[in-house]
Amino acid sequence: MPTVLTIAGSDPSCGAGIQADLRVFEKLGVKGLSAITAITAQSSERFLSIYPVPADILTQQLSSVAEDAKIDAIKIGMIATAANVQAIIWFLKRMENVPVVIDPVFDASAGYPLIEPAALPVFEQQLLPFATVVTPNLSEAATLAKMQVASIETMRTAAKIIYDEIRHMGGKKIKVVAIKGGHLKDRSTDILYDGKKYTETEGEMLDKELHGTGCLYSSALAAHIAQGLDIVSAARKAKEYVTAELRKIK
Ligand code: PXL
Repeated sequence: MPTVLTIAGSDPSCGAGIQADLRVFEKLGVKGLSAITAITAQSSERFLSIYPVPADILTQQLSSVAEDAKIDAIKIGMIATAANVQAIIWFLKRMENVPVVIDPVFDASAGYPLIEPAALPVFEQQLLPFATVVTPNLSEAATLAKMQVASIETMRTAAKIIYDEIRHMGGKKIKVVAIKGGHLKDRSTDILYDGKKYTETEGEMLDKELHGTGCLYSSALAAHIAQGLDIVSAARKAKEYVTAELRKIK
């Protein structure tokens, strides 16, 4: 059975974060491993607080999971601090041949910031070059590409800017930038850019906000990559998975 590691925050409501990621791994038939970057306190409705895990404790979690199993894919979600971004970079340098899905997690759906301001440049300039796939939503894409992103056209432009920027910063692994269009006004289309061409993955418009959909998507994507699917097929299946989960709670 392929093994997928999630490096993310803990969500006691289990809608997002480590808890959601492990549930996805179980459902999709991959073995899950986890390293916790921060403990959050939140309900499905409101966000209370974040307690970041000290960097040496994160480092020890990462060292220990690597002892136990061969890791076939890594998913990275909420990180919270610059020190923890550095701890993850240290680890990824040892994981050169493992595909890495980075889900930029900047704010909770409830509007609460999930990364300290000092960590953002470290995340962008030092961590993103280790990504195989990056999966921002519209507002995270806007932050990364430094432009407004609210339409298919601007998603395309931003995906190329982010891709080129990662290459420019020395990123060797980057294969796809996938901008999630779940918050578009009139459709739910994701834009994938692989350095040459664009692929659109079409979803169903569902008028339902579920906190943690980004976590479900990036985890499903990492699971399908670990199972050997190419990235575009894995992204299609991940979108189908999230849509099916959203439909269940409608
Ligand atoms: O959905 C973003 C997210 C990711 N990770 C953790 C979270 C949240 C949102 O609340 O709590 C741990």
